[in-house]
Amino acid sequence: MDGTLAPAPDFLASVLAGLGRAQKRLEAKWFYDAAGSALFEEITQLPEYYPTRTEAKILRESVGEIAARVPEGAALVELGSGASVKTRILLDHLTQLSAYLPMDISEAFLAEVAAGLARDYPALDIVPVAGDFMGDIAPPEQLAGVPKVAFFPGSTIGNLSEADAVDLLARVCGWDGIEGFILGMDRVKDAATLIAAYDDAAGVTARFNLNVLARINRELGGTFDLDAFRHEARWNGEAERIEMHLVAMRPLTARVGPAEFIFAEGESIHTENSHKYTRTRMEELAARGGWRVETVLSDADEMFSVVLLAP
Ligand code: AVJ
Repeated sequence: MDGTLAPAPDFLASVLAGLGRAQKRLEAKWFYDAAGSALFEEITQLPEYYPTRTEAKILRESVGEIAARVPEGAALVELGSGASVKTRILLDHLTQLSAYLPMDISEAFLAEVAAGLARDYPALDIVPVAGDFMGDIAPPEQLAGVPKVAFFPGSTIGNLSEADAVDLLARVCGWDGIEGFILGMDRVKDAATLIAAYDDAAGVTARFNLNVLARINRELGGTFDLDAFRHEARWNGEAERIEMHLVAMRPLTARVGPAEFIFAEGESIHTENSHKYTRTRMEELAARGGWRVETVLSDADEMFSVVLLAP
């Protein structure tokens, strides 16, 4: 581990625990180092990857309906990396907002976002909140009494297990002043469309998936041979989710820090779940998290939905 950047604090522990399981696992959040974030940006532009552009279109076309549900003087609280095109659609049209709170793990990213937004939206109070939205993150005390609307786009909620998704929804529902939740959710659809979205012809998603092994090599002194693994996207119909795996193409051994991991030919590391939702499942999940589905905004083909929740 010489000459490398200091790894994210929990990275090593998480990798060792995940690779030690019978079905080897890596948490999806480790995809997003600088290289992985750039690759994800590239994914959002791919012809096969419909979620980003479909969600942006829904937001653009329904922004009036969304605005009607946001109270005067409200703060918009975005979970995960903000200041994307989608954020700006809301900030441009929800003229009643008093504040925007981007929440993100990366303080450097937040500082950059906050500076850009302060320039472009001088009337808005920009309040960055650093932390993991899966942890105990909440809007700061200084905004006590201010009505709040949460925004969690991209169907990122689909990365979470059902228990974690319910936990997140319940925690947000418990925030001071919370009056609504604008939640992006990807829809169940035919397997071919879903698999193409996660296994694109240009191979960008494959590079995104393999990058997590490159990151382990770089930050944790791992010895993964990247050429020995191939990307695979599977539709798990029973669990209604896309799974991404990295499949060993030959028997091999990889070392990470103190541990050695043995792979049989064809054995995989499960690197991501991306849950897709039917209307019924959306309502069940919302209810379990303490919310009521007020409106489901969708594109004509029901590829994707922006769900408006009320506490
Ligand atoms: C950022 C979690 C919404 O699940 O579609 C894209 C990540 N993975 N292609 C998704 C992802 C592979 C993406 N989310």
